[in-house]
Amino acid sequence: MRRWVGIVTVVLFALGGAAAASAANYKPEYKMSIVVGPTTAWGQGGQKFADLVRERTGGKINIKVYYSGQLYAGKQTNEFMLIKQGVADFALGSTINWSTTVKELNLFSLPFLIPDYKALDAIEDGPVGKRIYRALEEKGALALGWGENGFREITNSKRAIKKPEDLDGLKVRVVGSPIFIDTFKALGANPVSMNWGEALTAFQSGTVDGQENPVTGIIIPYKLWTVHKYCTFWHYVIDPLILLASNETWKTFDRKDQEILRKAALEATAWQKAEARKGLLGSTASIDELRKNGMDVTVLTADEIKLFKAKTKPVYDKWAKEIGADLVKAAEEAVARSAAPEKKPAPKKK
Ligand code: X2X
Repeated sequence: MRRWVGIVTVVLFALGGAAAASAANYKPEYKMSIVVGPTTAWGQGGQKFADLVRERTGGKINIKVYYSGQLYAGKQTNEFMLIKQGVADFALGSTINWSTTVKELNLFSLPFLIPDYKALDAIEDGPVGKRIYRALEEKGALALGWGENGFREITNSKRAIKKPEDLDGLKVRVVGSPIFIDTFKALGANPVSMNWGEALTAFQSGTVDGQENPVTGIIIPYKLWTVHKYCTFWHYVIDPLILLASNETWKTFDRKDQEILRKAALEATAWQKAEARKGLLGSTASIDELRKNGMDVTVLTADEIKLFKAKTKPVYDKWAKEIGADLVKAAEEAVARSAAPEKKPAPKKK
């Protein structure tokens, strides 16, 4: 009996000591990188995560959100490196910005692969999503939840885009990720890559004609109607966000705190994703808002979209190889399954 008490005491002492040691190692501030500003649901999702974590750890984990790309020097496509190196402890970021480091993330930028939210959810919540998480982990970051920027629609100051030819020679700002250059070249446009912050200045001065970004995610919060009259809904790619923790930082947290962080991430990203879909899913509120602000909005039909899809097919085929043919095939199957009519259970015999 005495011996057991002794062992238990030693174990408790060791555990207590470990907890105290790890708490003492906690940093006074953890940094979270966000490419956009605080008026977006994207920015607010990051803040929500930070608030939940601060509250639930009694202030022990204090996350400060750095908006508008304040943490990266240079290109926004470097954001993943910040996480890998532990310069940023967390990021709520776009798969596009990280796709130059983690090639599997280009999956979401394959033109016209994912037609609707159902298809996207099937990909994220199924085996493909798990493989994406694994690819991130191998590159140095732990994925904690899926958020959303949204379907990237195209806006410009020159003309309504209704058919591929309307893109001819149009100078379109894209993110510095090569698949976007390929896609817009295939469509006959003249793509230029730049950071989001620089793009805003370029729209104002009119040095570029157009851009592509989600409606509730970016177009509305940044009031892009002040620079672009035309907007075309073509759903050519969707841009998921992922909440990431640096592997370097993650391993310094004790188990209990890791659990708190995981839960808070799932709650914050679920909230953020729902915000991103507001006014778009089963509603025309966001289109109405664009029109109310003077935009000329075109919503392409499925047949009209086919013409754009045909023109970008070579880009799809080239990048499917880069991404990994089997991952792309698994995603295509998830999309097809999500479109199949749900099987009704056979009626019970009386
Ligand atoms: O730069 C963009 O277009 C943005 C804000 O959507 C991303 O970070 C991918």
